[in-house]
Amino acid sequence: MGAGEEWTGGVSGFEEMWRALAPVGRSGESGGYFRQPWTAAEGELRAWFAEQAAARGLTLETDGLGNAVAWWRPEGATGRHVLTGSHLDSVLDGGAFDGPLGVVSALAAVDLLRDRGHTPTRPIGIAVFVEEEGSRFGRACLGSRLVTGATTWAAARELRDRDGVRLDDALAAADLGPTGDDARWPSLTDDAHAFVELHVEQGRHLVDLGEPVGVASGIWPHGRYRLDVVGEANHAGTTRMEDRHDPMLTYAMTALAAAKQARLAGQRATFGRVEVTPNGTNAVPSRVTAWLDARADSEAALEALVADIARQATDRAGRDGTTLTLTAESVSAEVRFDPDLAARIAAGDDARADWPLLPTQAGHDAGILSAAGVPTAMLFVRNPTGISHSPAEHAETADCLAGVEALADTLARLTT
Ligand code: HGY
Ligand code: MN
Ligand code: MN
Repeated sequence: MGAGEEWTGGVSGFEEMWRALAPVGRSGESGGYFRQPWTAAEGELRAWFAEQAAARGLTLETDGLGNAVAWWRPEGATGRHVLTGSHLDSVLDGGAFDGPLGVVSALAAVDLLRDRGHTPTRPIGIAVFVEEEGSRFGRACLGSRLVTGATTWAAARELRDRDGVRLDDALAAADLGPTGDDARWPSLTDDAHAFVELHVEQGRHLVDLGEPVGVASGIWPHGRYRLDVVGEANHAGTTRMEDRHDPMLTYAMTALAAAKQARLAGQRATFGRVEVTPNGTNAVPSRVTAWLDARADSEAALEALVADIARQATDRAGRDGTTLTLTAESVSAEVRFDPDLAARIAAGDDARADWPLLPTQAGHDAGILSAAGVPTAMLFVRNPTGISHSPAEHAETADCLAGVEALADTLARLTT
């Protein structure tokens, strides 16, 4: 197929894959997805990916965490590989597109390249990284962090999910688990020529620009911080208001202060998860644990934002007679994607390619591979409402197919 010709062959392939994934891990109530790692739903997704690889004659390589790469290595494809792909896990009650769009598009892009008669000069690997969202064990991009050595297995194996299940045990229950003391996969990054991740846009830049596809320039630094506030359990009726040490008040004021601080500074602060002990209606709680997700346009701004929130929380704890600790659980440094690669994709040698460059506030495995020294780029596909991490997340099929073409063009350029 030459430039300008209509691609129709891949439409049914893309839609068929999309239809196959649609019911997996879907909630009957909200229509959203619960695809937490090492659960039955995620196991089904991993099996689906293995079937897709086999159907295409791709060689599947997996590790003890459930990370997987399906390799297209035709004769003559030698040297450093080009990786694409994304993740299949979701946030709690998430959308269909965040993650799976990158995996399905990568498979469809390989189909399209084959239809075009392209024979890559380098191996192309379609990667699926586990626990990208950190929805179960709290660490963002846990799979890609472990394979690149950004996090150690010794530290990770101590993690527990919200039911107290250790990572080790969750892996064993899924018939997985690294052999030995290491979860690294060195060849994945050491032998990489480039990584290109396609993702649904989690914002409205492309809607405002009237473009179906964009290219990422970088990722804001961001982090997850656990706020533990300890007070004194007491009776909701008989304890005078002035006699209380109520951790809920310290938390509530901190949430308000964080939102205000972030708004004033043009940054982001979110409390999306709270646990109250003992969580009874007629008792002042003894403890509130809440998780702050903070993001800013520079590392200095992120540090300043978190320090400001911590200062205001500590002041309030002093007034409430509670004690407070703030612990960083998962911090991701600023990422600037390879500018040459981004420029080549955005203004490629193909008439179709003229994609805008966009920054993003969302984290991705691409950021982890970039930090590990792999020349990395991301393609974004327009999301009509910009909503993400929600059942309402959406992308039109025509835009998804434009994304597949952009990814295929990019992979072709990198393997010619
Ligand atoms: O939380 C994030 O930024 C991402 O969507 N994993
Ligand atoms: Mn996400
Ligand atoms: Mn994602």
